[in-house]
Amino acid sequence: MRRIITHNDFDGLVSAAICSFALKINFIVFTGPRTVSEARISITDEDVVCDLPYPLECDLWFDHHEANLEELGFRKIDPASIKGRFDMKDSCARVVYEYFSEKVTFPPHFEEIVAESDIIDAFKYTSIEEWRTPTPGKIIDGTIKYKGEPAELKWKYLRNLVYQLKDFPIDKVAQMPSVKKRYNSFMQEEEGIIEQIKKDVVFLPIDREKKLVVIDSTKHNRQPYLLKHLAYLEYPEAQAVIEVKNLFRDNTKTNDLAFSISLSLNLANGDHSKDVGEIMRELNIGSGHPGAAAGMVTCSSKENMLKEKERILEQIYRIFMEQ
Ligand SMILES: [Mn+2]
Repeated sequence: MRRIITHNDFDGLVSAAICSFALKINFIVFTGPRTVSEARISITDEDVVCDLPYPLECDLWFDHHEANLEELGFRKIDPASIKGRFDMKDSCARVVYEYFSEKVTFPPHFEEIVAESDIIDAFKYTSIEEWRTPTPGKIIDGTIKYKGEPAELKWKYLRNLVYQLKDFPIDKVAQMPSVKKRYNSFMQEEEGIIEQIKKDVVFLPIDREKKLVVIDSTKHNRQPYLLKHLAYLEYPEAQAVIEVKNLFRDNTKTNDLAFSISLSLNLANGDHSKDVGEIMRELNIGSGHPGAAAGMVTCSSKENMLKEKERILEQIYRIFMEQ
């Protein structure tokens, strides 16, 4: 049985809807990138894989993540030998749509969901207001992010959503009662996250103007679920937000630290010289783009971890202010 294996996010669902239409496949499986890269899911040479790392084998592979292309290099796999398409577009949906547009004629409503996927997946908003304004795509995206239900129900919802996105324009899907109800539940869930962020936010003592929001999740013993951009609702004048948390392995907290930093949407017009990717490279702890970057520091003990956390945060702040 031929299947579509896709990422369990908005871009993955739109990619699946396009593939489902073009290839007439209705068997859809949702998963995350780590499950594929750790080969914890079986994928066969008949399967179509979207918006995920290249598995051990598959029939068609579609993706747009630069890191997944690099990974092929490490594995000595020639991208040209893989059926499907890799292209560094804003969304995988765009890659899939362009690939199949050469072969099939799509109903006009597909153009719209692909455009939304470009914006949502690449976080292409020019202001906090624009990001917070609900569009049909963002409403559907919220219902996909919703966590408050057992996995089976979630898979069922996602599967139905793919069929609806295939058959109906996105604004019709966003108005469906099941979608609206779920979006309201997500909004409540998001309130909880905002409250949690408020409790976890700290500012460095040297940061008197509160330019750099630090979300310190290191006190939590369970893996926190965070959408760090939500910090801007509370601190709209901040220039960047950093999240620092412990790494978890097999659901167990380790002493190792993960940092992720992104620039405020207020700086989205590009009229500045900030480059957070450069900070990670300068500290030699990670990599990234000017607008978003991540890094990791291994620590030998809890005391060492607490010391490293202060030290790295302070260095990040100093470099950031010098940029
Ligand atoms: Mn994507």
